[in-house]
Amino acid sequence: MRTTTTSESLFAKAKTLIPGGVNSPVRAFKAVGGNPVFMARGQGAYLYDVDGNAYLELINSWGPMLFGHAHPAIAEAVVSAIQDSPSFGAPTAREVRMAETLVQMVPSLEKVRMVNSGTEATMAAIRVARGYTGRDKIIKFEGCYHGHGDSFLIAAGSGAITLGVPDSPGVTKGVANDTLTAPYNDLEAVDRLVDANRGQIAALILEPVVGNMGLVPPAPGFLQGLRDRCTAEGVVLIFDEVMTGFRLAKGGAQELYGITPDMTTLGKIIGGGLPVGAYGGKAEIMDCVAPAGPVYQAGTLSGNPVAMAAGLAMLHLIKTTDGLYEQLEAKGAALETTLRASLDNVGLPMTINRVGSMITLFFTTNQVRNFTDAKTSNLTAFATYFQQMLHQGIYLAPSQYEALFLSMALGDEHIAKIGAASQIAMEAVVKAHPELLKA
Ligand code: KE4
Repeated sequence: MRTTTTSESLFAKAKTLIPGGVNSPVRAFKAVGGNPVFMARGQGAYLYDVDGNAYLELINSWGPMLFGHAHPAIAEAVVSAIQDSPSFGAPTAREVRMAETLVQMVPSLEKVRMVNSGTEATMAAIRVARGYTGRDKIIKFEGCYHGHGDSFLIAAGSGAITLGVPDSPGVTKGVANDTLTAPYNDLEAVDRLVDANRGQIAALILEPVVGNMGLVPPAPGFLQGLRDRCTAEGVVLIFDEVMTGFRLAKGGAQELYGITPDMTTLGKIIGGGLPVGAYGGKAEIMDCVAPAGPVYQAGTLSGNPVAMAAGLAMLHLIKTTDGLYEQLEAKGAALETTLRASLDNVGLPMTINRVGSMITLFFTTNQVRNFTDAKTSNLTAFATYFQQMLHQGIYLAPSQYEALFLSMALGDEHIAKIGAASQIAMEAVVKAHPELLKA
């Protein structure tokens, strides 16, 4: 019998000290009910909670743990670097190596600046785009999440839609007025925004493959259509690859789909699990950034030597693992097949979207091509499924509006275990929600 008494007492204490008891909202299990489990350690494909329960996991820290938990090469790099003091606040050789590696791997990068999170990267990228173009407005897509910067908390995805506050209080009307939104995969809506705001749009930012409304791939021609429009209008095209960078290909989604943006934002995998973000792009644009140019951006721990060591170790693993993306694709396909089988066996025609090692099972029979489609999902059915899987030791993202992330530590035997658990969970879903069978 799985006990969670230590997690429960920790959560009770945490709520007296930390808003909602967590340091990031989606972790609080608000959308799925019950209390979050507090994790003590990870190893390979497993997490272990403070009560000693083991979980086969498909979050992988929301993407970073591409090779699973506690990979020795990353641990060794961190232990070695920290012996020389964790931080100097001065330039180091590792930052140059990191920049050189990123420019070599990511097609759009001619110059790059290190920061400490994906949020910092996206906030800086749109400031630079505004400084470079002299324009104020940006276009984003409903359901895309680009971190918690004010300009992005308009029709935001991820934790914002999980909690039902896609437009956050605290974001001023002035800021909101400069953020234009369109449905994902809708080029005509983009044309209408461009026509109505000609010469005022600094940047268009998107997740080239969306993870933050659940997994939504770009429709054929969508990315090329955005590339053509941005080129024609002098709008800076920003691919937010915080999730997709190094996960979908060595060069991210821009390599996978063959579309080169003007700027790219990165995070997650780039830090090997430590706090790292980056933004970069054309040298002409990046040379606007202080101290080379007038657009200010700074950070005490940017390019931190220990974080750089972890990130460089991760990127080395990526560069030296033969057939990495073919293996991730095979794992993703195998997981999709077993999840599909668990749906078919109980007669639930739900939708599964997947690109490579990112996947979402939506509790809707509709195709999911944008935020409106994603919101047709049955959230109570999802919550039932989530809890059933958790009870069987399978740790999924605690929200319908998130992608799952596979790691290289996930083997065939693990995928079979997930499939068997999913079968039992689906039977419980059908029992609790028989109306789904008529859907
Ligand atoms: P961070 O500031 O959380 O490092 O990155 C923000 C961000 C930017 N862009 C994209 C495409 C992202 O997915 C994210 C963060 N992703 C969420 C997961 N949906 C982080 C999890 C959380 O908020 O706790």
